[in-house]
Amino acid sequence: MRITEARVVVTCPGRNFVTLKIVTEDGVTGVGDATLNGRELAVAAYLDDHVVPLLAGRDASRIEDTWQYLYRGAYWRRGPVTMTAIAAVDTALWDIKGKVAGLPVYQLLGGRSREGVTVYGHANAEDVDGVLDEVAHYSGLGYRAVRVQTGVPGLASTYGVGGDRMFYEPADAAVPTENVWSTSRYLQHVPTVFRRVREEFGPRLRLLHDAHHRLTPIEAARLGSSLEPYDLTWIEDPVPAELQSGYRLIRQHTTTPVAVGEVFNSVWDCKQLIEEQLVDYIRATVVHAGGITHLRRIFDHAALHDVRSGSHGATDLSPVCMAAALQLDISIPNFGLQEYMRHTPETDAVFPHTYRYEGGYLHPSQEPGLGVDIDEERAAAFPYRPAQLPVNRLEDGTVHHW
Ligand code: EZ4
Ligand code: CO
Repeated sequence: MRITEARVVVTCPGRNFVTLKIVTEDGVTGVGDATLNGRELAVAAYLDDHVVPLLAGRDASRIEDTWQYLYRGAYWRRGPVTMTAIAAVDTALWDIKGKVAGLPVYQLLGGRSREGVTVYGHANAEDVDGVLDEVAHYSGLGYRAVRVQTGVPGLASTYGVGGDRMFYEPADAAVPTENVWSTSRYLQHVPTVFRRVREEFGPRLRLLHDAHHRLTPIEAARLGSSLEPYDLTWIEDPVPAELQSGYRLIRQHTTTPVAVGEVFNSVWDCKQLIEEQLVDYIRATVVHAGGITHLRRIFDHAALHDVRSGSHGATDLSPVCMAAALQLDISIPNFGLQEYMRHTPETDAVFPHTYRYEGGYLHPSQEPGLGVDIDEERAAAFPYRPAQLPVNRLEDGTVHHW
């Protein structure tokens, strides 16, 4: 079954998405997410200029071989642009394989390991009272796990807060907006937030927090130990991801679990973290970590070391990525949690899908393949709009991690 065509579709139904659609000689189509937030056109060009010309005539059934061909064959390995482009091809080929087999992709991955995929939502607000309302909102929707972020007193704006509550979107301007950051204000404030949330919601609701790479290892260790009384499921991205040995220091000081990986592209980014059991959850995703083929390799490696999955699922990962992530989530033995931020109605209309949310769980599509598509006519009505992620500065103006 030969590939006859591959198309790259860039669309902006509220935010930018890049999607690859592969068509076979039998007219079977497959889709793959290729969205890299703030750098969308780099992946679109990588695909259009360097990958699409290699796809026509290839056997669509050879997923592994195509992955190796694009990864090893390019000589230049890894990196977010390359791995996102490879992911798009890989995801689309799994979609095609499922459709040809007449099975949802999770059946090809070994079948169900659980009844549903536990998800967490985002409760965010300027202050503690506001965030308590948001947590109540998610709890009312049946969520069993909620990520909690608030503004920090004395700082004008903070990552994870602001904009539309249900559809939070950080890439908000063509030239990045700038936030101001103070680690000491932050470290003093966060425990007071979680004390209030636990008081209000009791011990059962799972609580998470994202530090967004902003701390040094010893600062992260202090945050983890100050949050121990509130029994968090995880602190996310406590220190910059490239500082792998920094996680050793965090581990020596706190039993608060740690999750990392939304900016990881390959197993090589997390090998040490997994093998030394320095983290509890790996948050790599289908779209940024080489597709279903490579992400499954990462999760299998993690399973050997009692590390669970906790995949990134923010709004900049399209419904195509979510549909694919759910196929993995339901099948792997070491699933942990899936982030779920909900897309806007405009995005959902451009990407019709049959995965569904119910009572704290997402359920993958039962249709052959991934159970998601792109409506190219609708997509064409939403042209690309430049939008970048914000930049973060310390109070003295120094550029800091975002
Ligand atoms: O900053 O998806 O856990 N989720 C996050 C997200 C990321 C964005 C980056 O594009 O940290 O909000
Ligand atoms: Co994050």
